[in-house]
Amino acid sequence: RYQPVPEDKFSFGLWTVGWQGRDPFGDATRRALDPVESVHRLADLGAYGVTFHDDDLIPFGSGAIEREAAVKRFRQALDATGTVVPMATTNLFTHPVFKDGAFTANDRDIRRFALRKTLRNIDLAAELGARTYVAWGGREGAESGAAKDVRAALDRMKEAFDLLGQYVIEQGYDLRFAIEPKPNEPRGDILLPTVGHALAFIERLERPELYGVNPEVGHEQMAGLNFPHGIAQALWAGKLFHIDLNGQSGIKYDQDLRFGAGDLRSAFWLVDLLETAGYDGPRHFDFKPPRTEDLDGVWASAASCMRNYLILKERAAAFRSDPAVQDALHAARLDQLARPTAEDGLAGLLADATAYETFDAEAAAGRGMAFEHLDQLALEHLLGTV
Ligand code: GLT
Ligand code: MN
Ligand code: MN
Ligand code: MN
Repeated sequence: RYQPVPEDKFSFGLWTVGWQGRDPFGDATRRALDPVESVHRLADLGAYGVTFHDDDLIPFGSGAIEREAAVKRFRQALDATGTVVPMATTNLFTHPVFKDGAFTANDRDIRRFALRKTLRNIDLAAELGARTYVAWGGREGAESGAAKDVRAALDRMKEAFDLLGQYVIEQGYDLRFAIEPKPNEPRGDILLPTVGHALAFIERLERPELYGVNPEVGHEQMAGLNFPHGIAQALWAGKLFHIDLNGQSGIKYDQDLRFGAGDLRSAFWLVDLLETAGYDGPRHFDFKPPRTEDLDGVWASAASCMRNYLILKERAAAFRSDPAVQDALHAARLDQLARPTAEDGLAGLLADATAYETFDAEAAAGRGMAFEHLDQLALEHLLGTV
């Protein structure tokens, strides 16, 4: 029960289980993990995919021979375990050269280097069969007002994404981009801070169809936003290309807790949404096993991400199929929301006296919405009392 299988499409970043526990106040608490070891351990736990930054696999500054050897070993581990690489991304934040950003660094030579670094890893992503290329611009931002001309920086951001899109088209790669928003950390304020900002930005690009979003649970919650609502809008726009699942408790630093920790009710509604909306992409975990844990704790934490997803999936399905819930949804008039407001058209609306002239606003205002009963049923399903 709750045993993950490849069909669940669970994936993990090499940098998640591989996080050594370095934080702004303390050194690493765990040894480095060999990517090959991570692939084997994750496959044993039931994951179907692993994802990586260029530098997770090939240390920054490696020569061609080192690079080839690292890729070869990695590929052998993938083949041996049947693990896929659904997504890859670029590290444009660790090296000090990116301290003022990558695609939007004030220094032009750094922007050109960032683009070349990304293009190089896009080749590897395509070679390994990835269909999604994530772009998290953690260093694109500022700590002070005059340091960044935000409109110029957005011009440079657009320029970068348009060039990357052109490259993918010219190479004939079957690869789409997923922009990952975050409001702050490591920069004081990051550009494209929320799902909404990213969705609006995408529409300004040369080939909008090539770009979607990769929202992360904790990042939207750091901004005080409702994550399932953001995901629903991304789905509505056809832009949920990928998702980073983890846990966060309220508006504070990026906690990257395992999925299910933090705001459990939000996680319940998220799984309910993904499963009922027919999202068929990877369920990708981007978490950091707390630095208190040894490697046993790391693997326990990774396994729990998947287990919690499966438990929530079961609870959400039970909620949806409960006849009492269906009655409660009807009582709360969800079926009415699904109906167009004026299928009779503007003329019909204008001619309908019941819509205005004889409409009884007082009586309509007096109707209870019955949402509390509905929400209590959800809570009881989540708690396992029904
Ligand atoms: C980094 C960041 C994550 C991003 C990753 C992709 S790396 O750990 O905190 O949210 O998804 O670059
Ligand atoms: Mn992430
Ligand atoms: Mn995060
Ligand atoms: Mn992170």
